[in-house]
Amino acid sequence: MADLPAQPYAFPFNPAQAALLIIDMQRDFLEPGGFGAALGNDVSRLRAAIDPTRILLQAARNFGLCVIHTREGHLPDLSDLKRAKQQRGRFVPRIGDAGPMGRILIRGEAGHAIIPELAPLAGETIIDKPGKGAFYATDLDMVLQGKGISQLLVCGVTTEVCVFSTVRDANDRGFDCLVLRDCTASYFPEFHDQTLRMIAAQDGIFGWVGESVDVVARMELCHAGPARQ
Ligand code: TIU
Repeated sequence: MADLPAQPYAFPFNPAQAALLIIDMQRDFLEPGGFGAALGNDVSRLRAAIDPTRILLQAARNFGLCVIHTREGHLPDLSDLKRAKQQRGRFVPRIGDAGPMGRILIRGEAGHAIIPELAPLAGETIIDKPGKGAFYATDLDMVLQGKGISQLLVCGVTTEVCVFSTVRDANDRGFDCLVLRDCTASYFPEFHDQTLRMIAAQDGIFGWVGESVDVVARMELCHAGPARQ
């Protein structure tokens, strides 16, 4: 398949070796009363990424592209929550405390769920992660290797935190990342812009930055995608 328009230059999209990686599109970050709000953020700022990601996810499913979702969160007994993460900052409530969507950032609670617009389908891989980067203390690298994936189309929140941590790590692990500008978002628009600039700077020091419309158009052009899930 031909290259996709991207910064700093065209991305050599190879769908048979690509996965759509949707990072932490959880109620805890996008809805009031969750972890993002507990940190003092205006969570409505992230919602612009929902619709483009929903359209891209649908196109990926129609095409047969590998889809992987991640969720940040912790075990109910907090045994996988480092003291430094639990105690960081001066805001309350904190991770594990009760909130309107259940205990904040705890696996199985309502707030930990992926937002309904992007809910995973049966058969799609979900990676539960205790850190910011999606490779830290998870099976993600093994799963990607097992599926023969070498390219990641990256969506999710927040751009400068979990998305960038994951992209930096993916770059060191040998993956080519195309980060979708309209399918990522931050509580701080200037951080979103600068993070994407950093990824594409120095002729793609961490990877590429593109727009979902180009990926969708490319997948729609091709009727018979590779059968994989
Ligand atoms: N606070 C913030 O911007 N993000 C996080 O804590 N986690 C993710 O980015 N997923």
